[in-house]
Amino acid sequence: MFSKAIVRTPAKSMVDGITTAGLGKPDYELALEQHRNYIQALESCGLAVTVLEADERYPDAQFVEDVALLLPRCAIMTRPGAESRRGEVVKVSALLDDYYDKVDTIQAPGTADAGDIMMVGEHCYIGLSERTNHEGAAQITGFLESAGYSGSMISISEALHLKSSVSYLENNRLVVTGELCVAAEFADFDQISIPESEGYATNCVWINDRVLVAQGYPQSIEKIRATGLEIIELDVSEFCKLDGGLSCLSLRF
Ligand code: CIR
Repeated sequence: MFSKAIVRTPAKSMVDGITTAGLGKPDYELALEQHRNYIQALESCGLAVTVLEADERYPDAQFVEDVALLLPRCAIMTRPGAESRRGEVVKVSALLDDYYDKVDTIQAPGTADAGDIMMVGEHCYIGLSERTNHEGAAQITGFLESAGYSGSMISISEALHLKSSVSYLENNRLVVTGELCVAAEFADFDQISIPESEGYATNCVWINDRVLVAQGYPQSIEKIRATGLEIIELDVSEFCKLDGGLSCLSLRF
């Protein structure tokens, strides 16, 4: 169960965030509204939400998930793969002293975005992607093992991050799309497979037996609803334009 979340208000500069989506620039006011709704949804799941202020220097800082991995027994600050995002860690790191005795940090030449890390029980799957390199993943595995967790690496090539293509909904349930539907690592899960036409909906978020799902993906929503979990649909169209999904918008711990 989670009790807390950290989010970061988008800066006006978000319109210049990194993107490959080809969906045009986000509408800033609409993004702020969607972000407020997202915070409300986290609160409705019982989380106490800390909202970090916007910082115009960082157009992608609302995707706060990427800068840290927060587990019950360890906290790791990442070293984001995109250089323009490296400074985002400072504000989040400062906050973590309130919650953790010790915070580990990935060192160069390691890089990692925590959007590439999916926790399943006491194990973390770490995607090797354009953002997370082998050195970064190896450092994460070391930190995890020191805290009594385990980690394993999985190469991805189709999506930005591992969790763009797979989400864990507890009780062995895995929402999965594309190349990861046939990944040997995930063969023993109860798979909820998402058609590639709705691939964006794969990034959904389990919070205390509710699931945040992106609005506008009817087949996916039906399949996820069939788990019996309560669904909260959220419109995140403006973040989709920057390749960001629902999980990226918060750190939950
Ligand atoms: C980026 O390219 O870094 C941002 N525009 C999107 C990050 C999305 N984060 C995530 O999937 N965890």
